[in-house]
Amino acid sequence: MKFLLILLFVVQTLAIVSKKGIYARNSTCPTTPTNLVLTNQTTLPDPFTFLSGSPVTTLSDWKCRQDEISSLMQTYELGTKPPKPSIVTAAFTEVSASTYSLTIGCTEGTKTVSFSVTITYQSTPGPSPYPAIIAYGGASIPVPATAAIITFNNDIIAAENDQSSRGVGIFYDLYGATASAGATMAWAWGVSRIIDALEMTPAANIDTTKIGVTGCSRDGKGALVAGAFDERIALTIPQESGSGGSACWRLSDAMMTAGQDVQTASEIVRENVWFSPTFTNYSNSVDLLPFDHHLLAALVAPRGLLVIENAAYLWLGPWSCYGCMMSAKTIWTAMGVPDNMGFSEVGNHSHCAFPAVQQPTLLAFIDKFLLGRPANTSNVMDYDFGEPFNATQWANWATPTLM
Ligand SMILES: *[C@@H]1O[C@H](CO)[C@@H](O)[C@H](O)[C@H]1NC(C)=O
Ligand SMILES: *[C@@H]1O[C@H](CO)[C@@H](O)[C@H](O)[C@H]1NC(C)=O
Ligand SMILES: *[C@@H]1O[C@H](CO)[C@@H](O)[C@H](O)[C@H]1NC(C)=O
Ligand SMILES: *[C@@H]1O[C@H](CO)[C@@H](O)[C@H](O)[C@H]1NC(C)=O
Ligand SMILES: *[C@@H]1O[C@H](CO)[C@@H](O)[C@H](O)[C@H]1NC(C)=O
Ligand SMILES: CC(=O)N[C@H]1CO[C@H](CO)[C@@H](O)[C@@H]1O
Repeated sequence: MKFLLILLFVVQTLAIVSKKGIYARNSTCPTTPTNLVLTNQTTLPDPFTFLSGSPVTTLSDWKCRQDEISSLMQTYELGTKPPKPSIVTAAFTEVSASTYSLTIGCTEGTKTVSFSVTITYQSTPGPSPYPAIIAYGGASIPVPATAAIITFNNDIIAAENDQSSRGVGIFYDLYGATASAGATMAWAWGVSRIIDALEMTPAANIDTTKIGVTGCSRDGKGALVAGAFDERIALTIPQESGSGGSACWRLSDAMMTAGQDVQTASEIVRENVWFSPTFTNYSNSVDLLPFDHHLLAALVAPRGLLVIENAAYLWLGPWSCYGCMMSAKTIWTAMGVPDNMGFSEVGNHSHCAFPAVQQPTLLAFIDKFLLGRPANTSNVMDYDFGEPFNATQWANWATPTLM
């Protein structure tokens, strides 16, 4: 009897330990604490430690940690990305010899909305089905002729003129004007629906395992969020996304404290509606956020990410972007695929004018992730801004080898 009681005790203890995720992490993720008390953390949060304090040591732990990060970012910054609507429809029609229109209908309950994107098949067709790049507002990077370009007018999904744009756009017609998603998350939902529609439309002849997404400036912020929240995107290319994109809130605040005229969270929430209304509450206290944008990038791993930045504009936070993405790179390194992530920040060109010097890097990433050709994407870390980033000070974690 005594023996049985002891055995029961041991079994119970094991069950409790297992619930905490110390054992059996493979099957269940550690529970994210509820009623989270946010603590002041002035440095970038450690990617490899769960909120519960337990370490990320395996690839399946990392998958759990990505779920945790995704949930935190939706709660505190971006708002909720709704799942695929109950009904999605797709209509594919010819506009001219090389241009087609794809009209996507989404129904949830009694409401139906629709929007259209333009698919341009370029002059030199490669093997079909074709890879494609979804370009917010049209591509401002050169796209090889063998890939199709899908032009996405994201403002139809969620408007972004100023504060009066809150809740305006077909996303909010479907989910309600008080839906928590800010514009970047609403657009990401739109990108996912484009991919749903492509999957349903064999006539479009697009290889949905070879989809890239890009956009510049505010649309670059959007492209990064889209890549982070849809695993079907093979290559994410945010261009000059700056603060709210590849920059980290904490690092941009540090630049401002140092007297540099950089966009910060406290400015961005007054300028536009790119983020959830909840984020406004943290815009003057970004140290309370249990994440920063290195962890937004982390949601893209191990898929392809090429971050294109411009050192010529202080407003974009060139040092912040570099430090943030250097810190994010540790995640691809931990997963054993460091070459899948690159950062290229050069100066001497206008905002969103893609310079020739970045072209070989861009083409290498497109070759590798969209065209399925061998390409060298290793050691892409170009930095023209000069100001060094002290990882010991800002990103003081050890990078594990996740297997
Ligand atoms: C652990 O996860 C991996 C990857 O998902 C899977 O292949 C493996 O079968 C899992 N093992 C157990 C014991 O669940
Ligand atoms: C902002 O914080 C206040 C005080 O905690 C809370 O009442 C309010 O709901 C928050 N606003 C949003 C949009 O989350
Ligand atoms: C966090 O701590 C730092 C350093 O002590 C302080 O300057 C900052 O105001 C604190 N932030 C918050 C949100 O409490
Ligand atoms: C790949 O590119 C990197 C960076 O430009 C260079 O250091 C490396 O030698 C190249 N590797 C090969 C195999 O060409
Ligand atoms: C980097 O930061 C660490 C920790 O704050 C500090 O000890 C070290 O001196 C810094 N290194 C440089 C080169 O400033
Ligand atoms: C030739 C030239 O204009 N070089 C500049 C390029 O941009 C970097 C960073 O923005 C400057 O430091 C160089 O002087």
